[in-house]
Amino acid sequence: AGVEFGLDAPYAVEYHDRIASTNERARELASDGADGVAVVADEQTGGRGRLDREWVAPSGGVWLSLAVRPDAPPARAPLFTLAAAVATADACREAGVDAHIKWPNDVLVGGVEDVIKRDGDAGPAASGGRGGRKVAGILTEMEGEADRISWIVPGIGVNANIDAETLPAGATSLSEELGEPVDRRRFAATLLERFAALAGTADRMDRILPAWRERASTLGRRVRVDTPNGPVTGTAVDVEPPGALVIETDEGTRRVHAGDCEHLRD
Ligand code: BTX
Repeated sequence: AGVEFGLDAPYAVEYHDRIASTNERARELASDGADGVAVVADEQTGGRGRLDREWVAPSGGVWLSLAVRPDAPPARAPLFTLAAAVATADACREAGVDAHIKWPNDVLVGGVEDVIKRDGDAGPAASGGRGGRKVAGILTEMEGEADRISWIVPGIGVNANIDAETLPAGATSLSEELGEPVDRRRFAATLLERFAALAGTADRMDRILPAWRERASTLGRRVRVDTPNGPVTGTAVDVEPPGALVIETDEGTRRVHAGDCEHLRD
């Protein structure tokens, strides 16, 4: 299938014209023991965001999920999401779109969103004047034992060659930004190479946070993160291993974990 998609990548590639969700398929493969397979689709009929939200995924996107079984403790799982965001932002930049990362896992173009809602959804607020336009999102799923990740599936959705009118408010696509379609094979190959370079082996993983910091629009800005213990407002100053956002507030330094943002509902 990798040959069909014509991808020269550091992973085996399974390509689908249409599938319910590449994450679902990659989870199946990973729990059956696959390590190092990228599932890529042109169209998803049941694309998912976090918290069971819908991910709109018409034909023309790069809908991609990796099935990997890294030799790493579960505490390192958030680093895979950060690496996926870096790889995605870099592939966008190589395609000519100046993308940046909004903590924890949105890839945006233009503007800077400064309110991170409790569920981590940039949502319609991102369509306002100051808000960035969401070009990609990441959903990481994993299964782990106490000391080791069994499998992890970073799922990356990039609005590549899609008419922005078919996307939700606040979203954009690479073709919309560029005024012409991108080469999706090349885009996916760049993304996978970057991901492998950062997260392919355990000894490389200490490069992820510095790379993430360089591409993050969240740092240095006023933010409000809604957490289960109420909102935390202040200036985002850093990200700490494996992925906590450090915020200077009037009451001192606070650390907010991506999980606080991702796994809770209002
Ligand atoms: P999220 O929960 O952060 O974002 C979902 C929210 O983003 C939705 O509630 C909606 O507001 C908005 N949205 C929906 N579709 C799009 C879109 N195409 N572009 C921009 N904004 C949108 C982010 O979840 C994680 C998304 C991962 C998607 C990939 S695609 C490959 C893999 N397979 C799969 O089913 N999911 C992942």
